[in-house]
Amino acid sequence: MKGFRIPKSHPRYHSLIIRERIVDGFRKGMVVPEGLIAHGRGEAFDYLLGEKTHDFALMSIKATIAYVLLAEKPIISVNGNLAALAGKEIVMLSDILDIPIEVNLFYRTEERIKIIEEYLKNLGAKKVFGSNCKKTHISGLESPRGIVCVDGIYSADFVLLGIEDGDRTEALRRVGKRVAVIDLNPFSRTAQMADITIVDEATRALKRAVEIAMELKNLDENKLREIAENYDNRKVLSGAFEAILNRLNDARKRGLIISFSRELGL
Ligand code: PTJ
Repeated sequence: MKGFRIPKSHPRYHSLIIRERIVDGFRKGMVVPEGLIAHGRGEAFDYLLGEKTHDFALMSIKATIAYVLLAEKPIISVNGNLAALAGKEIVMLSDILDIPIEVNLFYRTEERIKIIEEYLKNLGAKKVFGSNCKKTHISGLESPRGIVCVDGIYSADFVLLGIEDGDRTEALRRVGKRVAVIDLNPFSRTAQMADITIVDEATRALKRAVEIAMELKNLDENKLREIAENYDNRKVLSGAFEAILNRLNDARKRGLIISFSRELGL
């Protein structure tokens, strides 16, 4: 809420600060109302995952950076939520890895594309594909959300995206691109369809991505290939499910789960 200060002592201070960021993005016209709902879903999964970056997420962030450095034409695809939450980190990542950004929206309007493009440019982004590019369509994605820039996502071989619905990942993979996604929900179609799934909160994940990009940037190609080839997305997704199960088992140990299953018809 405008004018309200979240006390630093609040046990969930960081989560509330991130929530304010998405609301601020909504006020600026970057985030759609549906994006606020999507954020709530993310928060619920983050709570279940313990609101921290797990080792399995670090593995996928590392693999993502290795793949970006090995790719011929990598790109970061940004929507309203991602721009509002982690615009600064995205611009830093784009700068360190020397890769472009494309604004690609599910609820596409030219006005929002321009607002987000300007926002990223004001943060220092050097190459943003947005309103003024030559456009085409990704086949299998209904208009207008399949609209992409010819020299951007359309011709990219590797796409990093986040906080998305499943269709786009599926369609991008169908046209032969490798796709890395940031998604807190390991059940989602996006998470299941991606080549690399970063199961972590986007703001935290992209902060770590910036650090890891600085570390891996000067690594030789063989080392990068080793990281990429040893990566196993099924293991990562399994790790995410296990982390949720562990939280539930912990609740059982603390006596929070009592066996009423028969009474409840379970
Ligand atoms: O800006 P637009 O027009 O492109 O619209 C963007 C939204 C987010 C509205 C659109 O892509 C959408 O409806 O997404 P979904 O289908 O709700 O999927 C969002 C996924 O991201 C869900 O699986 C959430 O759990 C997850 N998620 C939400 N917030 C975060 C997140 N994952 C990581 N970090 C978050 N902060």
